Amino acid sequence: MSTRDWHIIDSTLREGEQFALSSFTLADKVEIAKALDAFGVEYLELTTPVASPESRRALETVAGLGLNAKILTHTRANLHDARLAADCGADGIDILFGTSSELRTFSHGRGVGEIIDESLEVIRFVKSRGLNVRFSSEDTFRSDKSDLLRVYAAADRAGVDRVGLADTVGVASPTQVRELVADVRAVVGCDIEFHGHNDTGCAVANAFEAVRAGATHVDTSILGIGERNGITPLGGFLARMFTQNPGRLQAKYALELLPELDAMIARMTGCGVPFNTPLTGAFAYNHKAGMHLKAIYLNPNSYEVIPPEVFGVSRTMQIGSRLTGRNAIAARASELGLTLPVEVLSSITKQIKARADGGDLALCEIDALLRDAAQPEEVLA
Ligand code: HCA
Ligand code: CU
Repeated sequence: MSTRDWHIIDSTLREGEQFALSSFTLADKVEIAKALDAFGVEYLELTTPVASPESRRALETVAGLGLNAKILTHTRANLHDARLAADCGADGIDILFGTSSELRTFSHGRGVGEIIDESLEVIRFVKSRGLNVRFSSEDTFRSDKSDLLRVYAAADRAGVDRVGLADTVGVASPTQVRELVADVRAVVGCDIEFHGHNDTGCAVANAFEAVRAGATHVDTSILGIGERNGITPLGGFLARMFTQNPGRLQAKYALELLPELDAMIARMTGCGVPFNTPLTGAFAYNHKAGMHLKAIYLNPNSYEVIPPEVFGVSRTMQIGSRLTGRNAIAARASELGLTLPVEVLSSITKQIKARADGGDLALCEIDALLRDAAQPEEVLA
């Protein structure tokens, strides 16, 4: 693991705006920015002010909120865009240039020498304004490695704060990310940012490997929203990192606010929190099979890698299914203050399993079975 510390650049307000169902109002953007700041992310990345009048107002407004998070905006590598971004009050500017042959041929048509010349002019301008500057190569993982290293080394010599590797089409594997970040680490002294799309489901794993190989900044968005099926989700990435160093995460971020962040974006986009979202998905802490239920009652650590309360969520015990077990039913009886002999608990469990073949039993149905079986004096007590 790299000894350098890592930071989050949350791009809900830039990459996240590119999600199919996003159309944030100015008020939404202010709410998102404040919520992410309260959570403790170090940087917020906003859409370029060139995109639309509202985008410009949003950048000026968010930059004027006086948040702890540094406000970055994303622009093409040209002086006009960079000047406008600086005038809007951003703390830093993230510029990007496509370096893959696909993008060089079909997007901007420049050669590597021209990419370097144009980028360096913008980097120097941003630095002359005293702002933070990042150079990223779009579609990094389909770019020729020697071209890439040449461009990154030139940006580093020009004094860029960070170079960025962008897995624009989500094609990179964790191993490729680890190797390329290490190669870039060998030619630059500046910080390294990783931006990964999730087209092949590797966005969290790739971000994790990037950090292990020496990346210092990871792009995330709330719920992972972004172009197509999005990028590294904030929650999923933090879940991954928590398993490495819980203390560091708890010291740095208000982790218990994650459910509010996810719910906020679920509401604003109307897409809900997907059921399989790490930590905050509706069933992320639901336990169902009898063996799991039994072990969880004894020690939650047996089937939970992260304590739910750390991230402000709670567990549910689904004890009314055909997969339930006697220990779960016994635990419910003691929650109700009932003491039942093992044979009775076994027989009630059997009944529940048989009835649950026709669909799960509700808790009140299980409770009724347990109460009926209890001694009359216990029921009265
Ligand atoms: C895009 C570009 C980008 C940029 C990433 C970065 C990508 O959506 O057009 O600035 O590092 O995925 O390449 O999001
Ligand atoms: Cu992207």
